[in-house]
Amino acid sequence: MSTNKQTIVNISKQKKDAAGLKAVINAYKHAASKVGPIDGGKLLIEVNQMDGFDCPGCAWPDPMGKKSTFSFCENGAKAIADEATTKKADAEFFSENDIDYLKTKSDRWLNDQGRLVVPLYKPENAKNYQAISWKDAIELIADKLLKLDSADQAAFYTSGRTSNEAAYLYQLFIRTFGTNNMPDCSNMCHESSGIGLAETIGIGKGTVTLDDLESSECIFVFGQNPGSNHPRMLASLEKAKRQGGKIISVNPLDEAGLQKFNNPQELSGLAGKGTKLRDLHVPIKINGDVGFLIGLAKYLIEQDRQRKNVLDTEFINTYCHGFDEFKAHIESFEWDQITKACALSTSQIVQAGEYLLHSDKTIFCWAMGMTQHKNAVANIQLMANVLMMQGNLGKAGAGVCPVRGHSNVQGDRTMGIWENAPAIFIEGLENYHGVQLKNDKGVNTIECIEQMHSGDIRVFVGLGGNFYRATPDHDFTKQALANCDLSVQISTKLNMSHLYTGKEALILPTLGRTEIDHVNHKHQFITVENSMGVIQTSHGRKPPASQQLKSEVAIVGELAIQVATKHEEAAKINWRQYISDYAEIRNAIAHTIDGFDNFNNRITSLGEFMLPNPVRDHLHFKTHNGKANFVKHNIESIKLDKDELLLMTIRSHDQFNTTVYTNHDRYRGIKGTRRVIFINEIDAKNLGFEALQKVSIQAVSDKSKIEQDFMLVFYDIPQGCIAGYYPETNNLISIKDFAKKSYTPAYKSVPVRLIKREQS
Ligand SMILES: Nc1nc2c(c(=O)[nH]1)N[C@H]1C(S)=C(S)[C@@H](COP(=O)(O)OP(=O)(O)OC[C@H]3O[C@@H](n4cnc5c(=O)[nH]c(N)nc54)[C@H](O)[C@@H]3O)O[C@H]1N2
Ligand SMILES: Nc1nc2c(c(=O)[nH]1)N[C@H]1C(S)=C(S)[C@@H](COP(=O)(O)OP(=O)(O)OC[C@H]3O[C@@H](n4cnc5c(=O)[nH]c(N)nc54)[C@H](O)[C@@H]3O)O[C@H]1N2
Ligand SMILES: [Mo]
Repeated sequence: MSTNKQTIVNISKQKKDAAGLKAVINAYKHAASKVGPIDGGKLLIEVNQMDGFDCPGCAWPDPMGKKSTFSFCENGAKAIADEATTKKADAEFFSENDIDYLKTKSDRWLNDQGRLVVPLYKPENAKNYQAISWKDAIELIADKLLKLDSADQAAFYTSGRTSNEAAYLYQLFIRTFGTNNMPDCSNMCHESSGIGLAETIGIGKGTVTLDDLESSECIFVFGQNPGSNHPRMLASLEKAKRQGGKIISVNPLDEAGLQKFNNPQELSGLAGKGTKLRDLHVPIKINGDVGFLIGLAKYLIEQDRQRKNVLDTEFINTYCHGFDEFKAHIESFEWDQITKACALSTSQIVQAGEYLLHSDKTIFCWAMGMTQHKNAVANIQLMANVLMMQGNLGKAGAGVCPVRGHSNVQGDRTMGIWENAPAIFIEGLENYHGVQLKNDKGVNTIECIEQMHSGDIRVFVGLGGNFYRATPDHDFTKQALANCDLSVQISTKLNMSHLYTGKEALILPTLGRTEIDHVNHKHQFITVENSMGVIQTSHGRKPPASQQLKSEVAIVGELAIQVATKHEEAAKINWRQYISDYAEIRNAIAHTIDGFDNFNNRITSLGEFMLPNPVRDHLHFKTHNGKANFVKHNIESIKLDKDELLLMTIRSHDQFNTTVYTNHDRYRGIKGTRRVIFINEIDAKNLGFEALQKVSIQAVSDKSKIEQDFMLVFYDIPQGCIAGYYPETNNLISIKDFAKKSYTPAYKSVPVRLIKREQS
């Protein structure tokens, strides 16, 4: 252990297990510090209960119909406590603290100032935000929108906490206003999964249920850290394991959560006598997955020749297209090429391949380690293809499982938050609502930044999120936003997107998931869709942080009403009816979106239901040829010079995206700082660095981009690879480095150099 006393930084060894009593204590500490000792305890109990609110943490599902009394999750608790905080950033706070001063503060400090409680306005050239009435704020936005030469000069961002009801109303308003410019957080997240899967299996979502996962014989977890980011997934992996399932982790880091899980719902878990989870850890190098997957496919083909019946020929012949060409393509790779691409030995690939051979039902789970690379779509398609080789689709215990991020990011897309929605979806809206809509493609997140930068987009509205800080290339994005005439953020907490704004700026404070939403003498509930296509209700329980807060539905609806006073198309819709009872929105959803028939009745009587999934339910592939497609991909390794390293930008245990709760990362042994770079000791020594060396990081794409004041931590990570935290490293990522087809920024493969700094 080494301690730097001045800054109370403490670096110790990586942990080998996750959760347990420590997680329970930590969760309670967070809740108690933000909402008080008694309310903190009560809040934790309400999380994820049938008539409570859906946890705003992640999108991992709860078991249908059989929720335990206390679905405990440390990081869910942190997310809830953070929203339920009793601290408030009020008008006085903003008159005392000017924007330039706030810019000197960290993400953590900004979030710690508490809930946003009044609408705020920053006039052009003003130094401070000032309070504004809701009426004036809404009129100002409508006025700016209506003065644009074209609706395409506006862009409307969505983050993934937005409810189905708010998302549906928002996209309906945006489309009737006349644009499809709907960038969203999904563009930075699982877009590569959506695009990759749609081409191969005809659906942009996963195909497994929780029961499938828990009864699977073999689960590969690619590029995911569930111990921190989907803690409740560990309980499902534990169940699979107890039924004899095997777990393989494919990751440059041997994450603690996948090593051993101390289930906090069980006494043995609380006592630290948990379940060993992974049977095999595959220490792949960053961006080596295409090579590894080609290796798995090659091994299956070779073994099929020897042992027979390794491949599911009947499945391939009946449901798939392109296998012969795919097979020839895979066979054309030499083992040398493959092992070099992933920095694994043939025997390591064979070991992983053996698990596939011995399983009749295999699931591949994945998250950002697979989607945030230039060749991310290839990663996704190869995962689907390897599963297809053994017929692992449309049967119990098998399938693809992209593990979603934000709690309703999947629902938002189902509701039409999509810059490139299919024509049939738009026609459905037109027919039901009696409006005429455009069905061209709008901008995604990267295109939105570029068009704001060039001046083509002049008004930016963000429904949730932290657009400036979550996107790559802060210098470029900052300028892009500054070029806008107006930027609007509909938010719960203060973040950097409130500081790096358009010429004029508005902050509209909104209700969070945990809060009671009272409209027309009725408590309104909302619905969300989890990572496995289950629609569930969420009821706010706490009194709102301020009487001035409006719900997202109300804000969107009131803006639509104001725009409709001078906009022919928007005037055709009865917005008031929708905001006075959310059941009316659900009724519209039932008439326009597949799988939502009888929505209100089903959701009120059952509390939850599962959306149809053509692949899982009927092996029906809605691709251009009606088949599951094999796709050929080549190995495209990132070329690095001798002194260059590949940086992956990852989450710590104590953050939710750009919201930083503390500067600790317990499982990785980091206390008191986020300015660390995890590096292989051999690489460090070769570059002439020592442990805890102070370094700066320089982007290879642009030498002028240097992030200072990082400390090297020796870690078990493949050579050539380093890791650092997001969002502190985002400026190093070029706006031009994104995935082919999906435009997802290459956040996980950033070529950089480390520069030595004098020890202070
Ligand atoms: N507590 C908490 N929960 C969250 C979030 C949060 O910030 N905090 N964020 C939410 C959101 S929006 C999302 S999208 C998810 C994110 O969930 P994750 O995807 O688990 O999050 P990351 O920290 O980005 O972790 C990526 C993992 O991929 C690995 N990896 C990186 N590069 C590669 C590679 O090239 N190949 C392979 N095989 N692995 C690689 C990293 O080592 C790391 O373990 O979590 C959601 N849940
Ligand atoms: N370098 C790097 N960058 C990344 C990633 C990475 O792995 N590495 N991951 C990417 C991924 S996967 C994602 S999803 C994006 C996340 O991008 P975003 O979704 O834009 O960012 P968040 O940090 O989740 O947004 C936090 C803010 O949302 C607001 N908020 C919270 N709850 C609510 C609510 O209920 N309603 C409203 N209206 N506002 C609310 C609060 O004001 C809070 O400050 O970041 C991406 N950026
Ligand atoms: Mo995400």
